[in-house]
Amino acid sequence: MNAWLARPLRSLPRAPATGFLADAIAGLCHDAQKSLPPKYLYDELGSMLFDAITRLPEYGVWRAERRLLEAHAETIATASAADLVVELGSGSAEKTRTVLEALLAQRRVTYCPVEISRSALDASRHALDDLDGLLFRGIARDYLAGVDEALTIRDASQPALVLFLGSSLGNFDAEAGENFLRALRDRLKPGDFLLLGTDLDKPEPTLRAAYDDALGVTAAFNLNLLARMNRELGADFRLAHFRHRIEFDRSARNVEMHIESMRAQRVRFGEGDFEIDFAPGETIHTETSHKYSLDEIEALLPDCGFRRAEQWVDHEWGFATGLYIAD
Ligand code: AVJ
Repeated sequence: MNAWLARPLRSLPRAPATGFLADAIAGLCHDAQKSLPPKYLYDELGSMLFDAITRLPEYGVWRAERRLLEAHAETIATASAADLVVELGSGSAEKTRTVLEALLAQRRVTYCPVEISRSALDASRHALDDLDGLLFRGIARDYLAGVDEALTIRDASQPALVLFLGSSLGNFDAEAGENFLRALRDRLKPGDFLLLGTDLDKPEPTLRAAYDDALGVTAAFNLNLLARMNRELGADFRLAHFRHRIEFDRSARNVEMHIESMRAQRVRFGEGDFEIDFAPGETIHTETSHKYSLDEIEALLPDCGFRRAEQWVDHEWGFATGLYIAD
């Protein structure tokens, strides 16, 4: 059914919506479970709040991956011998620097960060400015469109190395994650490399704290999505009437981030272009963060056409980084 005809609609908008507005309408006009795509968490402020999350004592994900990359950058560089690095969701690219430096010790490198946030792209460009021999080509697009664009410039003599760090793969549900890895593999050549970071399953209190920190930074990161709809889509969410909520699905090993409506309320977009009703306790699902088991990773990657070259596990937090070769 056309989203415009969904029940919460009061009157037709003036022009067909595209992008953020269309996705917001499609996601919020749901009677079952309202949801929004996680990529909209990352506007300029959202990207900065995510950077703050990486500094939180409760969020061990980021530091665990940094430990692994620092310890194994050299091996990654030697094994891949890549001259093109494509990074999906590069953010500040702070951890990537280690890998780039190790590669640059061998040859010139073209670095194509694919990042939805232009402000994060600009910041990473400046942060990597001092690396000699690095050609920076930022791509502000969705993942696969970005990969397509990045690979058009490849010089086929050396392999490409795709970085998918931070356990961002876990934002997909199981089926979508598999489809995504297959679609990525289809775009690569045999002998290209994938460096994949995956956060491992751990006890519920640790996971809850990581996604609901004492300072409230993750809450701000989540609620910024409402503020962003107010800023960009002319919505009138009253942030004080919503709260950050974490759901944990033990059997699926998913941490879910939600925004909960604390009362019955109606939110308007534009000049009443459309309206959304919330029941007390009703939530918007904003992100899933899947937590992996090593067995699961071991089965998933070969299924999608990637053979394991190396795998390292950080036991202090529980994080795995694998280097894979496209078969
Ligand atoms: C950037 C998607 C890997 O899922 O852990 C952090 C985002 N959300 N805290 C994650 C996030 C809330 C993060 N990823």
